[in-house]
Amino acid sequence: MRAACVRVDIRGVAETREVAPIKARIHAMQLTSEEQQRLARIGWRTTPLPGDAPAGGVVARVVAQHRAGYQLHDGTAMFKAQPAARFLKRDLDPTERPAVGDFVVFVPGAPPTIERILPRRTELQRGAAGESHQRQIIAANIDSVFVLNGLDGDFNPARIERYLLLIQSSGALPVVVLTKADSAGDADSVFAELRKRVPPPLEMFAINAKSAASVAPLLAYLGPGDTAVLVGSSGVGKSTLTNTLLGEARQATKAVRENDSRGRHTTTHRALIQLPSGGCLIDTPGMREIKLTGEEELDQSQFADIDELAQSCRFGDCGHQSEPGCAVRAALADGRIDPARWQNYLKLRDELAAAADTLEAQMRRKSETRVLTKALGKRLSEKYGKR
Ligand SMILES: Nc1nc2c(ncn2[C@@H]2O[C@H](COP(=O)(O)OP(=O)(O)O)[C@@H](O)[C@H]2O)c(=O)[nH]1
Ligand SMILES: [Mg+2]
Ligand SMILES: [Zn+2]
Repeated sequence: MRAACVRVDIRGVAETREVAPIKARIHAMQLTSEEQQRLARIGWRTTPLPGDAPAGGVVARVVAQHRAGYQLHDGTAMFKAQPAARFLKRDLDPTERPAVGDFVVFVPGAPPTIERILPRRTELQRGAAGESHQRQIIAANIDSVFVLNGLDGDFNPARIERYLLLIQSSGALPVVVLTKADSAGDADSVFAELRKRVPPPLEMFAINAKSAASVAPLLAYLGPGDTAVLVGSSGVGKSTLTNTLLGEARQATKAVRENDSRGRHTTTHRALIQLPSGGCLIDTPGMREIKLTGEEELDQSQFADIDELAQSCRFGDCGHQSEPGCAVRAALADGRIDPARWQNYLKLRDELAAAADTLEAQMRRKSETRVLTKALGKRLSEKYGKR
């Protein structure tokens, strides 16, 4: 525990006597101005530091997660790290594990070990795929989320709306990015049509992801200290956009040549990349399933207008079918709301209600387990004394 003693000395207390091991291992963390400048290069913002950091702990950002471990970046270099054992516990909520975009405290060594996750300023989550009702972090500490959709055959307004709802509870700013504007027949009219479903102030861009001039407006979200994450189906142009913003072909993109099967790499994991503009961009693999977490709020989302309308019907329990005084049917009839947007609202509303129920039940179970564990602990200590 030599290092621990030294660390105590650094805090200005001339501490020469032996310190109790548990106290020596932790300290209230502070960053030097050099450390802050170094971290600013990878999107650091002032973040509360732990009062119980391990001795020798250093702050870095998670830039990638592989099956074999994590890649961290400290603003100067990238290196591999392993999570501390408690992050690997099977019953740990996946959102409590280090995720791409997280700032963490690691202890150097062979290998460096991630000991703490610093409080996240934002986090983009989704419901985990499959039957499990857990949530998964897509990216942490992001300022904006670029929702990519191709203006080609992939074009899907309902999917954009689903993403926007998911982003609503993240704390980050959604930005709709329509790719392949160069190869779409009638990009302008598709853009105008979509505007009816994705009204301002939400920002929406139509771009050619391969052209630096065309993607330039997105740089407004990628200045020094900013972090953005790309979401959207596979093949929509996330890695192409990353490379164009980067100015080099670093991320593998789907091969254009059809008979070249060997060259067909695609993005296999999330990766945080530093851009020349000073911002950070997180490229992700395509997501097959975009499940709501249950925490989204329709009245705070891009559906707020519809939500309000549906509550202004004459009858509180209006089914918006044949009831008199139905504000929704009136708005549908005179074109104030888009019918497809209304249908998607209903679908997402039901899905959200189901997800929220599951989430609530899960929370209840969790707190019951905690109460039970506490009660059991109390009984044991009464029986056998404090342990
Ligand atoms: N013409 C055109 N092709 C694009 C555009 N964006 C992506 N592509 C092509 O679409 C394919 C898939 O792109 P990729 O970046 O790998 O998609 P990802 O799976 O979202 O990362 C590649 O062949 C790209 O060259 C665009 O804006 N215009
Ligand atoms: Mg990709
Ligand atoms: Zn109604």
